[in-house]
Amino acid sequence: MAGTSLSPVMAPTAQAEDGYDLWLRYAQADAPRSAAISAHATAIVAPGTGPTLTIATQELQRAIAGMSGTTPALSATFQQGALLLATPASTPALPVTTDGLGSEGYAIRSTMIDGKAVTLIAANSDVGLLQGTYNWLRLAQSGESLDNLDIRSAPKIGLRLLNHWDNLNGTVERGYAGQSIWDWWRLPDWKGPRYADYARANASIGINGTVLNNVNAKADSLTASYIAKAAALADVFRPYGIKVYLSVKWTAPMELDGLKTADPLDPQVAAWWKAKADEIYKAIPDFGGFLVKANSEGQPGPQDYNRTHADGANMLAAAVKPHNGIVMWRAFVYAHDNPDDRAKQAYTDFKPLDGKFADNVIVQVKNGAIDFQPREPFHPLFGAMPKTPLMMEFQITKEYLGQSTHLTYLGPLFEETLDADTYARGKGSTVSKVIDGSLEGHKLTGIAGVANIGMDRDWSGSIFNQADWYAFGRLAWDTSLSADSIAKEWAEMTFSPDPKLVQPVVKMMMGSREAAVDYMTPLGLAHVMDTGHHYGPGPWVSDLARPEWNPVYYHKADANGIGFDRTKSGSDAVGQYAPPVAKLLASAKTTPENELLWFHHLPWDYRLKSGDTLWDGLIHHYDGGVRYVTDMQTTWASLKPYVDAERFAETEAFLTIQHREALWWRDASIAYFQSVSKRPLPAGSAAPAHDLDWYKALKFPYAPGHN
Ligand code: GCW
Repeated sequence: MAGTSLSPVMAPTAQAEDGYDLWLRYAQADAPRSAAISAHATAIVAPGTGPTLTIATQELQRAIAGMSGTTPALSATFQQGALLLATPASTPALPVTTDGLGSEGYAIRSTMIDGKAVTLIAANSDVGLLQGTYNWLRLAQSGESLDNLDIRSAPKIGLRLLNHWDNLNGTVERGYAGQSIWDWWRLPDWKGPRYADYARANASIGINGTVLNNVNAKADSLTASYIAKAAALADVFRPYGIKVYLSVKWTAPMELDGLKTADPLDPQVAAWWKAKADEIYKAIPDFGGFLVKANSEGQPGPQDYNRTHADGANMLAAAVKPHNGIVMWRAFVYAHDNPDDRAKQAYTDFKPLDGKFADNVIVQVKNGAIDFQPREPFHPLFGAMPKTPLMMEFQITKEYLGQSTHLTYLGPLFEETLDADTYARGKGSTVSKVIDGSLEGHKLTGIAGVANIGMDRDWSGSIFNQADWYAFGRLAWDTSLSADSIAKEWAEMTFSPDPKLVQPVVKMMMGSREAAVDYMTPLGLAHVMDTGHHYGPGPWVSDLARPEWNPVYYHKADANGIGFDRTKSGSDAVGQYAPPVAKLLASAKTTPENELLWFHHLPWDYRLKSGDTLWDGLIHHYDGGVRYVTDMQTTWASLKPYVDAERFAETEAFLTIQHREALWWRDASIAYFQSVSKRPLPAGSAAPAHDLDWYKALKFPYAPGHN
């Protein structure tokens, strides 16, 4: 393909576009862009040949060759148009300061050195240079100007991690992209090429750590043999600036070495964890630390011994402290014997522990108080624990948002939560400021995304799901980016910078999550998915052992109305928010309508802002969600000339599935709610295709992702 001036979308592809290359495709650019890239990369000057720099320079050579057809040479001397990678150590008189860039940030500047115009990428470390390299390549790929660059970028959040819910047997809990990419069985001897490709993709979006195993952990991952396997992965990831972490099972000391207890205050238990930490650090000197799910959904934990989450976290923290390790303690807890509103339980458990955690503990909080629903209000713990570092947990894998096939771009969901105002210290106390530490002056900061990665060739189960991984990384690096700008650069890199393709793609992506909210859980409804696999609707389910396992618990629909009263007259979950937020949420009239039924139980005749009754409005939202999917199908069909055949066909087929399932969601939900409300459908809304029993009879025993 080299040297052709065909437009990139029309150029024949050398290999099948199966999505393996993600956003790092480096396809042949059109003539002007190709020329610009060549002119700004006539040679590469790098300060050494260490493993990280080698990754950076090889990435540049591969990318520039792919986009422009010419491979720049590595050179020791500057020449006009060179790309220069430099640190203060390599080049003492750098024309740009690296102060404030930390150990991962970088500056990119178009400048003159020795009378030659060059592009300088400067950083304090090789990892920073790698990050700068990826930024420059992002500009080159997305067709941005490479002239007059003056960029400085450093992450505000320290830990930017993926959480893999990958099991040792190769399955992935809530995974919809095939088996786990960790070949535990053949590790550590066989380190397949996919591991480096994984690290490269993550490094390209600024992710700097990965928790390898499921939070529903097996003790086995702490045995010597599994530590060696994790160490092999850590060796692959290290030059990319990525650290390895492990989820641990609370009762590991009992299961692996026969201790009589896992009581965190028992000296033998503490000694066991200390020895285990020492053993891990011997194999993995830069091991990141532990992630813990305790006393949640049947997992053991310190509360089994009448100790608190802080007692448990601090004991583990002491074990990793001598090695600079950290403990990420999850706040996703709700107890089988607690009758209180499930949405309140994490706050109730953790808020009193504020200030009681060791300084190398960070509490990991899901974006919302229930469980990764299509829409949730921000978790009330954000802003409520000023003395404790809190990290965000998002779910990139789409357990509740259409799993692998629905096109539901998560950028807007991430952005909505990060921008939410907790009012913890007055207006402007956004969730972003809580997790980047700036609100309360915390140094330990983090954000995690539950990975959507598996063995599928395209990594994420669909081309468009790759955008969710991409958006997570980009926002973790810089929470001030917009979902819209991220979608744009992703589309430019993943397909081509042609605006005729990019504009419609970004438009359909940007509304797609709201469409899923509309056809699944409009107006603040939540958790009406069918049991276990969470695939498809099950708002009628009411026969499970625990009340909070049943969708009817969440929507509380009856002949009079629908919604969960979380105001003072109900569970008072509203009282867990800062007073200005609580005040707004106390009344249906001042509650954002997209969270209405999360906080209020309202009569079917309640008037929405549109003038619709609640009943009619609900139906209109279902209709609107389905219509959006139809529109995406039309848009996508019109893009056929701009997309390669493989990726076009996959997306077309997946949109067909999505349309069928959006309709199923709409029809099943309406059939059920109508059986309760006994109201006629508003004019223009079609009756469900089948009766309620038909929807209830659908069973999916082999739906993926469910253990
Ligand atoms: O989202 C729910 C999932 C469980 C998951 C749990 C958790 C790993 O349905 O599969 O378990 O949350 O976050 O711990």
